[in-house]
Amino acid sequence: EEAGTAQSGDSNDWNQHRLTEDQQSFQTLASDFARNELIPFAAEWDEKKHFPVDVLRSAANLGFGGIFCGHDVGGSGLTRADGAIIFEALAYGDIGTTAYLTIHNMCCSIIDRFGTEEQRQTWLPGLTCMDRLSSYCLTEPSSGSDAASLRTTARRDPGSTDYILTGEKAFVSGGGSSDVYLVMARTGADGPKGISCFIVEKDMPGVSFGRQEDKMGWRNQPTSAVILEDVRVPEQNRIGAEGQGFNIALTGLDGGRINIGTCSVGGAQFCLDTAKEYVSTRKQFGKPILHFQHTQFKLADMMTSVVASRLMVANAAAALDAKTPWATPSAAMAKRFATETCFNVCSEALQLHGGYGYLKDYPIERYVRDLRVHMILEGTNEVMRLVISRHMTKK
Ligand code: FAD
Ligand code: 2MC
Repeated sequence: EEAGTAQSGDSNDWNQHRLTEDQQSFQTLASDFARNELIPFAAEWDEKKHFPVDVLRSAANLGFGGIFCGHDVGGSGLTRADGAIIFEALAYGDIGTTAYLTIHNMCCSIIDRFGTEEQRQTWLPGLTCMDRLSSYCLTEPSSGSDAASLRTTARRDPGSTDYILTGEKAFVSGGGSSDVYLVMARTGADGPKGISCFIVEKDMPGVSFGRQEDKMGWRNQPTSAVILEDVRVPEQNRIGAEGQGFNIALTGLDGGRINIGTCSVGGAQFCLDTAKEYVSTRKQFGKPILHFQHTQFKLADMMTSVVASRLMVANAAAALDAKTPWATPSAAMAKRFATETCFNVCSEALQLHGGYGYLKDYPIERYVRDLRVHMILEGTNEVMRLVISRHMTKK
């Protein structure tokens, strides 16, 4: 049998008692999409570094381009809990495509939540249908974890109400392909309170892109620097008030971190299902390796890890939906726990495949490569620990 065709099967059914009927239908919709539109092509996209924009647009046709946005701008008006179910089912089929989709959704939800009515109507209809793609630009070459030290400037043009943006953003997912960039830039003093959020368009004079980064994973989506050289941006492209940018950026990341955890859960479930199939058929010492109790216990531990991660993510999504004061540390805990635990599950699935797991003929090595970066981006797992411990010790 061709590698990579395992379905989520009965293991995913264990989740059903928690889901509403609506959630079960989103899950089916997303699972079918993953099976038909992602799984058969994901290895080739990874190999050829192909960014499947047409497939993203098909996902948007199902309502996955603006999951958290209002219906009036083409969004689906769903909750974080709903989003987690959709993204997990999609990530089961392909991490890179789904992870980009989560970032696009983060940008859309920022505009939906913090934009004026005019800004919502101007930008969101084109984004939610994914006619236009969006990217999130916080990181710079000299400010990664210490994001509030960013140096890109947005100065008022003395002769008008426009801003002039200058600086360089690093590691931008979708860089060069996206049409709309949410850029955090400094309008005031040093530190988090001097930052504002702007919409920069790809074709504005002074916008250019660095080379496409050659990455270990997430190879089917582009990553590049975004270079801003005296880019004139009208005042109506500023999202929120001056000085609110860092707060906007971090609010977006609370949801983003849940999404990244979710992508890890989907990937781990895929690797577990694939490994379960493999050990049932691969024979050594005269019997399927599944018949060794070590293998059975390994599968049991992997399943427990996936379920625990899924529940951590669901808990954080519920906290964010309920707007509790614990939403931020809950998202950080879910991201830290799910990305580490699920990476280990994928690595164990590779181990269960023996040497074959290391070959590109099988899908597992790709999931291992793709999941590795989830412990780094949208805030490293060390930063997640910092966020959690600060909340624990806050007076
Ligand atoms: P650094 O901050 O230099 O960290 C290096 C190491 O030091 C890490 O292990 C870190 O955890 C540790 N460290 C730092 N500070 C502390 C501390 N206080 N205590 C303990 N340890 C610490 N950014 C965007 O804005 N938009 C994107 O779309 C985007 N996409 C990305 C896609 C990919 C594939 C990658 C790899 C990155 C992407 N990023 C993006 C950037 C990503 O968010 C940063 O790489 C990440 O936040 C870490 O920053 P850094 O790489 O500068 O590492
Ligand atoms: N929600 C809303 N606002 C927040 C917030 C949150 N979760 N966290 C911080 N803020 C705001 C808030 O206004 C706060 O002020 P106050 O405390 O008065 O309310 C202000 O920011 C300053 O916060 P801190 O004092 O905590 O700021 P500090 O500079 O010490 O550290 C830290 C913040 C380390 C948590 C932050 O810089 C961080 O998360 N770093 C990691 C950066 C990151 O996640 N990058 C991801 C890039 S995107 C990506 O990788 C993709 C793939 C898309």
